[in-house]
Amino acid sequence: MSALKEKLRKKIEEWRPRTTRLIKEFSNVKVDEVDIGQIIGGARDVKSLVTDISYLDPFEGIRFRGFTIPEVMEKLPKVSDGEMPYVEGFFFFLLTGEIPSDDDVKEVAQEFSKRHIVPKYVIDILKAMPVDSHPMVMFSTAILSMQRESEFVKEYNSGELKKNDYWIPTYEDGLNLLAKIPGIAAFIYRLKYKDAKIIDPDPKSDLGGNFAKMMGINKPYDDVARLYFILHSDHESGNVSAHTGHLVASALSDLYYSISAMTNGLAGPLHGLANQEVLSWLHEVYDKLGGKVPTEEEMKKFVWDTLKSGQVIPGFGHAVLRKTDPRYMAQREFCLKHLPDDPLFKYVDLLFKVVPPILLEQGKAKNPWPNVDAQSGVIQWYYGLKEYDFYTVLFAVGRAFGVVANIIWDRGLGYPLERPKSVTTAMLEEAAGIKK
Ligand code: HAX
Repeated sequence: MSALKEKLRKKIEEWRPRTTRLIKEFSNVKVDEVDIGQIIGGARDVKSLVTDISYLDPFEGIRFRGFTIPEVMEKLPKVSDGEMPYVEGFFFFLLTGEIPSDDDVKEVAQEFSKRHIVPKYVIDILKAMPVDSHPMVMFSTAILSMQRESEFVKEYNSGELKKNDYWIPTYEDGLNLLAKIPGIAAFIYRLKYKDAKIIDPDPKSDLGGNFAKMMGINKPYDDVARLYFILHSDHESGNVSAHTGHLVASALSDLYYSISAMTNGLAGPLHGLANQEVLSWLHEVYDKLGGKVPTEEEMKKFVWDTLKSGQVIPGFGHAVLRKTDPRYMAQREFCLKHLPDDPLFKYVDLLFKVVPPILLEQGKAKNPWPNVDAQSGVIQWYYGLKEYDFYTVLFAVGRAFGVVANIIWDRGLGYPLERPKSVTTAMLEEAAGIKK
């Protein structure tokens, strides 16, 4: 057993009695109440999920295993010739809650390297897909097609797998899948946009470095990849992608089904696709103004025109956050350091100034501040990744690290099938005292 797996086994076994005790002795303790607004309004803020991997405070933003983004960036081991932590070390940290040593990072890197080869049938499937397939469809299909590799399914079907050990083959599926998805993403990119000129992986490189190489983008894109995958990994478990992954896994569907489903949830414009929407929206102004940086007045007019046409301002607002997303700020810092004079970054920065007061004036959005998606596309664009319908695939690679870590723990703690209860409109009317 690898050191990480052994550590995880110990942690899960130590943690399990806490969950068991809560269920056995305190099941009836009330944690929340639900009102009609929440029932019709997408279960917003209803406390009904549990995860110990990240927590999203509305005013502070995300904490991964108790640490803010700047703390994570400071504490985790970094690549010697870069500024960002290893994704491998970050995954170790998400799984265990411990800051990894250099040896821990090395071990995860070796595990990924051992498992990185993408089956040929996945390549054939991707090549056979229509040329206008969205990259998210290709990514999700590639993941789903590998379901036949699932160790969980093999062991479950053997009839000998005990419930407390479900996490073990899930862990194997998780590592097998995470090791392959950067290569699958890069393959889709090169196939679709670079005349199918595929670049071989460099298994000796770390995950971020290898990804940059396979994409064919020079330094510091390796650091951009590390930053991007870390920032997008987890945002507690109620967001559409994380929740979908958890929900599908709760039926004991394996990780291939769950992560493919997670990807499909991320592909909506109100969720991960917003980063693509931000860029296409910004390019409308860019093209209209011939690349000139707009004045504040011109930008305000563009924002109001978008709102008046009934559309949302992509990259702004959030279902939980009530302040500027710290993932936005981490990327903004990166931009201020590496691309302060980029015209598109200037657009994004101008939006940071003009959009919140407009959304406040409009009076609908509960959170007028920018979210992660407002800032991420501009970095990709700057480093030459101009095909913005690919951006959500990058988000999905990152998100998979968080959701896999969560599902391994779901299995370790034996979380059951998810099954909230529905009511009818008539029942709600009755609860509201509406007389017919
Ligand atoms: N522009 C215009 N209107 C907005 C808005 C925005 N950016 N954000 C919210 N609103 C509107 C909503 O559409 C809603 O209007 P209606 O009452 O007419 O339906 C109203 O304000 C109240 O919405 P809310 O309670 O503030 O927000 P929700 O929790 O319902 O939705 C969203 C949160 C993120 C979906 C929303 O803010 C939005 O559509 N933002 C733009 C799309 C976006 O950036 N999505 C990415 C979010 C981060 C993420 O998940 N990344 O993956």
